[in-house]
Amino acid sequence: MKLLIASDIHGSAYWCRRLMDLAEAERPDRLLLLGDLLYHGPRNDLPRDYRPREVISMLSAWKERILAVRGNCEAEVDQMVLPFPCMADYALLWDGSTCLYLTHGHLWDPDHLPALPAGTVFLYGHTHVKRDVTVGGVRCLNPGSVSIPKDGTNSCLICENGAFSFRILDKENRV
Ligand SMILES: [Mn+2]
Repeated sequence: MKLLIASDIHGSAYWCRRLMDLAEAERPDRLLLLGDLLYHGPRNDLPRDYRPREVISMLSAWKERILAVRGNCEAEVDQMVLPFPCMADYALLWDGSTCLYLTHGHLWDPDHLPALPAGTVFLYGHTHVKRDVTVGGVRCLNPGSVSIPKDGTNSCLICENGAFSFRILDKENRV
């Protein structure tokens, strides 16, 4: 199974397009979105080309393949305009023998993990910083932010047959 994992698009049409271009090239079986999809949020400056309605349109094209969880910037109205569930605090996905635990990161993070057995992969966003750390046998991965990185590079994560690799999104979308 091939997964494209992304977080914190925050309404940026420009960076969402870069992500969609990567999705078109990679053709993942599922697109995992870890929250903060549409609203820029009061703590952030407007990201490049802040046009949430265009983001809705782009994500809607992938609605059958999206598995999304709620970020701390999601509002009730977001579920009215998105054609896939986006208000769950967490979601579980089994990839072969591995369980992936998806959540945004404001409720649980590597310092405050939910009770999970060793071998689980914990996927979270929220910090806008890429991370790959193992805590108590639980591998914790953060894809960074699609639109407002706090570590210098706009990014996401690919998982192919259980192997994770970060992908940098750039202007030309060379990855
Ligand atoms: Mn965010």
